[in-house]
Amino acid sequence: MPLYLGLDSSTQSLTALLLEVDEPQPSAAAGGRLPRVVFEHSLVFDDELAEYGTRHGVLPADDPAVAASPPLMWAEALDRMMSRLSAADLDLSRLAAISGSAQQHGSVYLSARFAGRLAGLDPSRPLAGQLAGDGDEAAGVLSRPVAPIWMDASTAAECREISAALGGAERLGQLTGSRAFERFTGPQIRKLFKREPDAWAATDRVHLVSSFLASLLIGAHAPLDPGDASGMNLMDLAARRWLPEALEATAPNLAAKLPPIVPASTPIGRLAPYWRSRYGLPAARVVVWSGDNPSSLIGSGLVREGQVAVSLGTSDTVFGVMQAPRADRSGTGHVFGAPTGDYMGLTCFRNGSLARERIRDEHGLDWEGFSAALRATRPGNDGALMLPWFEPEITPHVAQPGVHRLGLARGDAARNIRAVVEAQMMAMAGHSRWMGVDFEVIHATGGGAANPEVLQVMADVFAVPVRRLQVGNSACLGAALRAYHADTVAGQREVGWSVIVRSIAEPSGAVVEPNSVAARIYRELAPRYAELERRWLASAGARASDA
Ligand code: XUL
Repeated sequence: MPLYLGLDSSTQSLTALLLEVDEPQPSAAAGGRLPRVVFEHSLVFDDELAEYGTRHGVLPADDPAVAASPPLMWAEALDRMMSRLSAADLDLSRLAAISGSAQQHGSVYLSARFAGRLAGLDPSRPLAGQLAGDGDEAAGVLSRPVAPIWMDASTAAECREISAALGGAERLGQLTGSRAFERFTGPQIRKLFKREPDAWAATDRVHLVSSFLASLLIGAHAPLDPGDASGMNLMDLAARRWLPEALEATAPNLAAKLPPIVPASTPIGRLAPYWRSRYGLPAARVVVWSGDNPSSLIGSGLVREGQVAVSLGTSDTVFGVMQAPRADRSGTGHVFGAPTGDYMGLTCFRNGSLARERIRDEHGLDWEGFSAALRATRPGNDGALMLPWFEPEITPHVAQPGVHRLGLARGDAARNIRAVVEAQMMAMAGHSRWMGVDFEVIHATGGGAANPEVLQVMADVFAVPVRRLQVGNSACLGAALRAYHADTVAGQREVGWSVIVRSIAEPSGAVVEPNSVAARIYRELAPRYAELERRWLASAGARASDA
């Protein structure tokens, strides 16, 4: 029985999930055992790697628009995770394949020393120190010590420049799947090239978080998959290869500094000798990594149009399979490549779990108190509304953070809590219409989906049933399932995606049905919320904050 390892490097933690799968594919009816999770472990960066000085996985910065993390922290987390995996009571000689998922858009800048260093790693010593040059900064492999991540909003000027060079936002959106977004890698690369020319000149390769970590596993430069490459404003979405005019608009000589793009499910190498000697692991296949959202698509069991998922994590996202790449004319959504070879539509909201936590903490509550507040208040919150932009927002675009309340006293804990959750759900419903997909059912995932009261608001606002996934970390499960799929295909065996996701990635447990009275209230409230959003964005007051 082979084992498949999924890793997920998210903003705040690294998670590993090991899946045991019967061979050949079992049929439940014939008594075969279904795939099962035999190991799951998370390592929280702030707690376990506190010496890197991050808060929620991000380095403190004076400018709220700037967000970066230390790539060496991610490397050290990988080293520790492999150590824990090898110490667990598991027969890892059965480890057949590994794949991974990582926060999207973040970029790691590497010098020409990187490839040689990977090839010569000493298995008796920790990874991060060797990458850092063992204390000699000049011998380190990073050409820039920090990696800008998806929470960064500091590249408005670069977005304008790239967009103009490509003939405007709409054309850029048609070609790459998204208009220019501050957090996308192209604008981030352009910022480095313009503002830190020396660091750019010293950069031999730009990796995404996904391909950086995959490179560490195989001991050589790893390629990208179309799912993660489509979060860069640099890939021709239809052709799934770099778009020369976008590269030119971004930085000189960029083509030579980017990894190649290979189809999803491509095996890219074997686990490097460093990991085999250091932890006694086998030469498992390593499968190209992807972004957390494409991985979540699989981990949420979404393999056909009409099924959508809402992920309540550090960022909240709404996503679903799209057969054809319909770009969002309103400019808020993205179309990415999907691991199945189709496309996926996605809208991302930065004020996700951190906004829920901010309001919870402001009122000195725990999650149980948060749920009690939702139970104690009525759907529609008696007309009270909140624009919950604690941090700069991605959807809709809000550069200057600000929390705006309408008919709501700041000290009213219960109604503030309901207002945040209702605002998030109404924003998600309104800003995902562009996908042109009829929502039949929502698969809910992410840490926030553990809260049944939050799921009830979701069901009522979207007016469809909500089902919670069995495995909380759908991105990590998706990575393990992608490893399973690629390994099966590489072994010359046919397997469809619906078989891969069957049972394990599908929702289980109670369905949260929409309440018809509440759904009617939200049908009336949602246009008022959208209008408030529009007015606030248009008004000069949009820059002010009462937070
Ligand atoms: C998607 C996005 C986030 C990150 C971090 O476009 O920016 O969802 O992938 O999770």
